[in-house]
Amino acid sequence: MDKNARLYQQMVHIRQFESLLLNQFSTGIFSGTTHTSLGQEANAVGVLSHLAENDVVVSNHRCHGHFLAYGGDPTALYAELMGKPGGVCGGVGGSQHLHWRNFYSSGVQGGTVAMAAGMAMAEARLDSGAIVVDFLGDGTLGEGIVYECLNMISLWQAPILLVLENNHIAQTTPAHLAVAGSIPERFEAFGIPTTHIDSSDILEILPLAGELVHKVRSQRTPQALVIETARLGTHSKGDDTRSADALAELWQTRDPVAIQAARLPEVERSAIDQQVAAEIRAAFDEALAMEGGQA
Ligand SMILES: Cc1ncc(C[n+]2csc(CCOP(=O)(O)OP(=O)(O)O)c2C)c(N)n1
Ligand SMILES: [Mg+2]
Repeated sequence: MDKNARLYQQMVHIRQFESLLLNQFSTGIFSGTTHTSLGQEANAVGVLSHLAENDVVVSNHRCHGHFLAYGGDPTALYAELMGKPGGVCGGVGGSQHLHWRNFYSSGVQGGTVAMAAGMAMAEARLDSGAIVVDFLGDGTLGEGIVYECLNMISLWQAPILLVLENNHIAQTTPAHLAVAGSIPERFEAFGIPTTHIDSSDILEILPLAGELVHKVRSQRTPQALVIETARLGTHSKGDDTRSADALAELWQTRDPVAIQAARLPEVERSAIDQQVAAEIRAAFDEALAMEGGQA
């Protein structure tokens, strides 16, 4: 499989996981809530493709795509969402609170940046060579703890890549009503070098993220990457106040899966779709058959 096909497959893997999850949520087999990463798959794959074995990932409430791109098992994630003992965290973490190997997520907005800052300082002190990648959203920029952490990250030169996924919305609040000024300048104000990209194209995000991961790793200093992206799904399971026209426009122009699909021959694309669909369905069925949980 060539590079374009592999990147497509990795994004479709996330897309199909999330689509099946949303489709099945109303049946009552999942516990708690969920936030899917539809539209943001290129960020997860583009950034996390560059990780080394002992690097650390800290994610937020919208973490499934990051978890899967990190190499997380879809069966264990479905089981986690079903509250089953066979889940990633024994069924007690749910959608937002995952821990597997060096992957951590938390639904406490802003608290994740403190976790990530502390972990990056620990890696620096241990001289482990590992870096931390921390994902956060535009709506999290209203949390004061973020700025305390940016200050410490910069002062202490923590080896961390902060990835701000600006999908221009927080739940139902458009970013322009909640975030004043320039997002990149917020990081730059603390002396953290910041790169800004407006793209849903994996072939643009992947190399840029690669350069930044390399810089953090080799220079042992922080970097920020602000990605203008699009949330193609609802905030959670059904809450979205954006107009149908606005959403249709986003699907037309900002769908990373469609952008990458256009680069593949139809036969190859369709074969990947079918193979991934079968894998995801098998993962779901396997989780459903496990003991315990809501089912
Ligand atoms: C401290 C805290 N306050 C409020 C919430 C409820 N909440 C969950 S997601 C969310 C919006 C997050 O927006 P953003 O950071 O832009 O991420 P996105 O959902 O767009 O990926 C809110 C307010 C929370 N999880 N944590
Ligand atoms: Mg947002």
